[in-house]
Amino acid sequence: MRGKSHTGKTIQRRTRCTVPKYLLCLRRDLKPENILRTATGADYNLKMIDFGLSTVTQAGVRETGRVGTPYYIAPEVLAKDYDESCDMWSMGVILFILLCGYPPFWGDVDRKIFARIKKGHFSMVGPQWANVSDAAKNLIRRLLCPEDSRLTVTQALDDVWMLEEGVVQQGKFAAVHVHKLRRFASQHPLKRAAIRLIATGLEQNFISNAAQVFDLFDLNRDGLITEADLEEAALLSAAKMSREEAARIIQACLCRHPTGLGPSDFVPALLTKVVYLRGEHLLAAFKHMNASRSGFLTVGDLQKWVSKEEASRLQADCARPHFGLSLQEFLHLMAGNEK
Ligand SMILES: [Ca+2]
Repeated sequence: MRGKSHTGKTIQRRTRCTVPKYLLCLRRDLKPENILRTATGADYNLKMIDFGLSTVTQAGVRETGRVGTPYYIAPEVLAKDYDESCDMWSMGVILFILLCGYPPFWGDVDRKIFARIKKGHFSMVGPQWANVSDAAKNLIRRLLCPEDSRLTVTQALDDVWMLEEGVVQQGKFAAVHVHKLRRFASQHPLKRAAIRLIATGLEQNFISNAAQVFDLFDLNRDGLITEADLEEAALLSAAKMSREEAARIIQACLCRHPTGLGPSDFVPALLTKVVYLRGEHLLAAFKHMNASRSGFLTVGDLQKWVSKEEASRLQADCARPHFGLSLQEFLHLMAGNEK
């Protein structure tokens, strides 16, 4: 299972790569925590670990031990009568979690999780599913279903979403957000600072898909979007991004962590103009930045948000440099395109 930087790497392809070579035994404890990446860069291997609950199985032999991790256990394992098909259920759970960020069957105690698994009811509606294709949802339905209709490993690998659809959908999704990051990074530093300020005051519903987008970029799930992650996401969108450009984008997002973007660093870049150009948001940002309370953004005000040199340039370009940036000039800058 080798990740190559010149191919479009996706959750789907990784799932595809992960399954076949490791289901030679009855795995019984498939879960993301047991799948490790060997390197943080674009070139890496995936390895499955912890075979403590696995057992070698024979065709036609049913197992009776009730083992596994609650979220991922198949209903027939709970009933203590199962075969290798239980691992395909777990793959369905993993796929579900990778696509939306939460498990299909949940509860605050195992008893409640098991009750939901036995019922087999799960939902794929809500903002997290807005950009997930019907093909992906169909595959999940064909994995999280009764044993007699559940896909085998071979059938799952031949599924249309595994072969093509997933790559296309994921690529489109990545393309949109790579474009947003590039656009954000190319904005004037003061505009980025104002957008950042506006983002901090927004309700969560303005940025409802932020977690999904973050997960798209944070492919190794370490909670940070690094230069390598950005390069890789750009490849998903069939575009190229140099390490230098990735570094510029991370710098432009003003991350708090030295090696990458955290979830909150990432949100401002996702905001659309429709949101940040609202009058009340712009006025609130101007007022907040206008610490001098002069009605103009003075050099002193500006230096809290942009570099000293940039503050001086802004002042020099003002209609009335002695006063500083007027509200009108600020609004003009915010409405403008890339600097
Ligand atoms: Ca990462």
